[in-house]
Formats: sequence, structure tokens, C-alpha cells
Amino acid sequence: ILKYGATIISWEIEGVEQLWLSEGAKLDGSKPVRGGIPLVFPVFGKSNEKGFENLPQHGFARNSTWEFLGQTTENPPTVQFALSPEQANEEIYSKWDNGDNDFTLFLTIQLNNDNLTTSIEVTNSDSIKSWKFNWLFHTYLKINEIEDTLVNNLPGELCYDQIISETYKESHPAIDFHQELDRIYQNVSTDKIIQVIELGKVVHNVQRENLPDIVVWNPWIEKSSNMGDFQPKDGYHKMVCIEPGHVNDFVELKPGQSWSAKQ
Ligand code: TA6
Repeated sequence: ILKYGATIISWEIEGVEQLWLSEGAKLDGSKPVRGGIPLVFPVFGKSNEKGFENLPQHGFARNSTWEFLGQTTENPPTVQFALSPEQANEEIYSKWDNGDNDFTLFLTIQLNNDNLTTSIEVTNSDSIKSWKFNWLFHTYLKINEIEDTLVNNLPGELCYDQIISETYKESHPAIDFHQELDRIYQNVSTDKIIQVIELGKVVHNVQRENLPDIVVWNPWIEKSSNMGDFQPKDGYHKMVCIEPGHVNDFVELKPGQSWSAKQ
């Protein structure tokens, strides 16, 4: 895990890597990590919402050096990181509202035998004003071959398709990949486990607590070639982003209120 962005860059189950990390990923804090589990806060993507319009894509959590709080339990191994305005990337933080929202983020990472749990707690530590935010775990899952891969349990769900800028109900029994795909599935019951299936075998199960939205993304050929830190260029065959979040609208916190979620 890097303190930069509190970014998990590798997760193995019995020696088998579960996350995709670009060979061109910057791991020196010079830019957000291309791969692993970057953290998206206080905004997903770009937003014209008042107070968010000047923020760069995906906000500042992934560009800030978090404080390592330590290991909280021995078994299963659990560690905690925190971020507050003092450590936040000043240049970006200052672009959120009036650059004076008092917040505290606690990230808890638990490594179990066959699963990884990442939990976030967001607190409005301001004494006077409310503010709102998005949260998303931008998880890059590793697969063997995107053209053998399906994502299921989304039929009937409403999605905003970022490629064609249209909202529609998912009608396919499973999502398959044969071009850039970038969709925000909205308000999907957390009773639904999102499965990544390869050649008929479930290779990833994504479970959520209090994260109603799921972004599914594969950059495909052109987008991969346009991202300098996306290496190798055919690496899109080996990854799919399944991103649990609260991004379809903003969560509002009053002074002293907290919000928490998990994947
Ligand atoms: O994963 C959804 C998304 O918003 C895509 O549209 C793509 O932009 C991706 O995030 C990566 O964004 P980044 O700022 O990390 O290049």
C-alpha cells in the first residue's frame, strides 16, 4: 500500500495477484497510480456542481499523502490510514467549495484469506457548515483476457453510459467487452454481488455496503494508447475496473456527521 493516495497496489490470494497495475504507473507520488485501488473523493469525474466545478477529475484523495495510523488487528491483518485538510494536496483541496471544508477520512484495509475489505469513514469535522461529496473505490481488477470476460447481475439496472452520454436500462444478461466501455450503474441493490466471470468461472466477486453505484470501465485500444502511464498498451486485455461508489448524487454531511461504506 502506498501512503500516496493510500493506494493499494497489490493484493495476492495464495500468491496470485488480484489487482491490475500498469507497468507505467507512477509510484513516486508524481501522479495518481494507474491501477490498484485509487480512491476518489470528494468528486467522481468532473462536475459542474457549485463548489466542484474547479476540481480536477476524481478530486484529491488519490493525489494526497495519507497518514499511516498503524496495524489495528493482528489477525486478520488490518491497517488504517487517515486524511484531513492538513495532509491533503493543497492545490486541489483549495478548489473544493471555498477550500475550507473541515473533513476527516479514515480508511481501514483488512486482508482476509480469500477477500480484501476496504472501508471508508467520512466525517464532517466542521463545527458550522455542511458539505457534500462523492466517494468511489476505483478498483482495477486483474483478469486474463477481457474478450473472455463477462460482468453479471446488472440486467434491468439503470446506467449512464459515458461513451454515448445516454441513460438506459441494461438489457443484456451479462456485460461483455468489445470496445471502450464506461458506464455508471445507478442505485444497484447491495444485495447484488457483482461477479466478473471468465470462461464460465467466477474470478472476482465484488460486494458493497452503502455504495449504491458501480462504475464499469475498460479503456480499450484508443483510450489506452492516449494514457501515457497505461503500459503495456495491450494491457486493457488484462484488466476491468469494477468501481463501487456513491457517485450518482452527492452525500451531504452536517457538522459532526459521519458516513461510512465498504467494498
Ligand atoms: O473509471 C471511470 C473513469 O471516470 C473513466 O471515465 C476514466 O476517465 C477513468 O475513470 C480513469 O480516469 P483517470 O483520471 O484516472 O485517468
